[in-house]
Amino acid sequence: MATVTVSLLAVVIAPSASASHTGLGAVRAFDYGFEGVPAEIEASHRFDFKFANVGAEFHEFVLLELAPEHQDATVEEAIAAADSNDLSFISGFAGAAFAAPGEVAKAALRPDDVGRYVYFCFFQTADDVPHYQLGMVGFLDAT
Ligand SMILES: [Cu+2]
Repeated sequence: MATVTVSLLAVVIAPSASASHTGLGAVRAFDYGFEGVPAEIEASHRFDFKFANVGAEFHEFVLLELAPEHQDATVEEAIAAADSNDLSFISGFAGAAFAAPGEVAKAALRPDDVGRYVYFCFFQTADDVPHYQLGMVGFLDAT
């Protein structure tokens, strides 16, 4: 929890820091996972962050609100919902980030509601395997 506090603080202190500097407050995407994703962000507030792609493939971070009946979903259920394009799994879009390999992008999230959100990278490998199946999926709470 201390790490999350430091990361959020860094974003608040240096919202306009150079995009070429990753530093604290950055979410990092690699082949295949995310680092630095806060466990909680504030609902109804804009969360600005830098999205650093340190991998060799394109990556994105797409944040979606879980539908009320799926608030307790597991990673396996999230993957299954994405695989089957089950839109009933989600109830809203809360922002996205994208970066090419080696790039750092500025991005923002804005969860409108208190609750649990799921994030995915939907890019695919050269063998057509979605990155979310390889570890680029997770949850965060808007409080
Ligand atoms: Cu990816």
